[in-house]
Amino acid sequence: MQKPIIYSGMQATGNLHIGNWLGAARNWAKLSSDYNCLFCVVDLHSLTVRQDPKVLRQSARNVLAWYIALGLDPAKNILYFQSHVAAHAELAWILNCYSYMGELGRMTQFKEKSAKSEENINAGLFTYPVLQAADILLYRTNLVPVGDDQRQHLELTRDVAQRFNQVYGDIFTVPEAYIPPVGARIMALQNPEKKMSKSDDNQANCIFLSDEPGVIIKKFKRAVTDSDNQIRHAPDKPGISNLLTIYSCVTGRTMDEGVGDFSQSGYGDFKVKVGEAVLEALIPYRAEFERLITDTAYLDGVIADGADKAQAMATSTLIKVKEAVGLPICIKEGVSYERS
Ligand code: ATP
Ligand code: LTN
Repeated sequence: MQKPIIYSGMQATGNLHIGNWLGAARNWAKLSSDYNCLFCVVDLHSLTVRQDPKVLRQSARNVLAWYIALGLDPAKNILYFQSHVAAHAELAWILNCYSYMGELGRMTQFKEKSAKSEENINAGLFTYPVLQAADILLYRTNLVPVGDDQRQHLELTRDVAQRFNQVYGDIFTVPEAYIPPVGARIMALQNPEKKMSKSDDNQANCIFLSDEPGVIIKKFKRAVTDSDNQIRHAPDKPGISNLLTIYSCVTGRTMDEGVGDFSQSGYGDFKVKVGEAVLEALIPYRAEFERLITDTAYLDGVIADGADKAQAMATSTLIKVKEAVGLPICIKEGVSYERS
């Protein structure tokens, strides 16, 4: 029997941080043996924010290398760049015609990102979730493991798929989101009311996977706490709760065990210990990343192979969609556009 399909992706908008790891990539690796998986670097999505070309190209490659370093074996999973498979942009155009201005305007990410960059509220930012829907639907995805901030985009993907299927029959698989019970929303260290984010202007908010050990400890030491000196997980203690969540994710200790581990500690000691636990968990992944990023030939091979495999899967869905909506049928080299 064919395994069900997992699809997920990350933007190449900067260096990966522990939120990307604990909320997303860690679960990809855990789930991957029971699924056929595609993990994409969504470089087209990254263009919705102005990027330096050289930096973007390197960031995209870094993200792919991190995928491998964090445990996603390219021999078992398809790892690739979104821009290498033209079907994403083509399907996105078609789905744009089945998505409503009203629903796109309600997306929290659009509202937040347009408030943040008033000088560049481009159309790509608005139709961002349609391209995301195209990514997912092209591969007949069953499950999409993501962090909590992507919940709304997944709902929209489901709505668009169902709307399309109602008109044209069973073309798309309607995917489910997988949002982990712990770690789905790692908060900014200096402002635990908002999520940790790659593109945050304040670097102290964010623990990047490639931060130097001393920097990691320093950022944890400076993390915002509160004034009552009690280490517990509670809604009125967002800073402490965030640190406990991070500790629980990287050590595998439950929240209660984590609280117990620090029953004799003050905040200063607690914050350093959380930082040390993160560092320890990251050591093998960081070493693997350092090795991979210098192995140009190997990475180039993974990238080319991933593009070929993804392309083959995407093309067959795109053909079905084009046929369904009534675009003219074409016979090209080796590709029959005839109805099967
Ligand atoms: P940007 O700041 O450019 O929007 P980002 O840091 O939000 O980037 P994405 O590339 O948008 O990162 O997200 C990649 C994956 O990581 C998604 O599944 C997303 O839900 C998850 N993720 C992002 N931030 C967090 C976080 N703070 N906690 C948990 N998961 C997160
Ligand atoms: N919008 C997502 C990135 C993304 C994605 C996807 C995630 C683009 N396409 C498809 C899962 C499946 C984000 O994390 N900001």
